[in-house]
Amino acid sequence: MAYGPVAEAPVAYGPVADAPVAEAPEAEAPVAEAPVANLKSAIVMIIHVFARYAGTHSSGRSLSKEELRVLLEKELPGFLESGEDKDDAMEKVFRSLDTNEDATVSFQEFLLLVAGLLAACHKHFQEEGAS
Ligand SMILES: [Ca+2]
Repeated sequence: MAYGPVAEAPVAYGPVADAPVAEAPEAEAPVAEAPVANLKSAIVMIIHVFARYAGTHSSGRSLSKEELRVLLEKELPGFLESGEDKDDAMEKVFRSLDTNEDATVSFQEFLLLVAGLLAACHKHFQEEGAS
């Protein structure tokens, strides 16, 4: 699948950053209010995160194992440190994502990680909300 030069894609950003911040009345501070959600900006951010790490050492269209490791360490601190050996954990994550076994993680394959994390976080928030 051909991905264009992601980093230079002319993505039209909405005025996300300039969204007016509501002046919060102190008495009615909402409990654990989520930041202003915008799916488009979340998608753009995911594309940009991928592009930032893909291409440090390789073609820019996919993540080498080293690029994936740096991405995980910087963007998801602690992700690789859940009990087992960090190198083993990294190896497992890489192998589970590299479904076509070409020794790189494409954007499509990276989305497996993103989708998995999204599902896990969603479940976590639901359980938190239920208690
Ligand atoms: Ca692959």
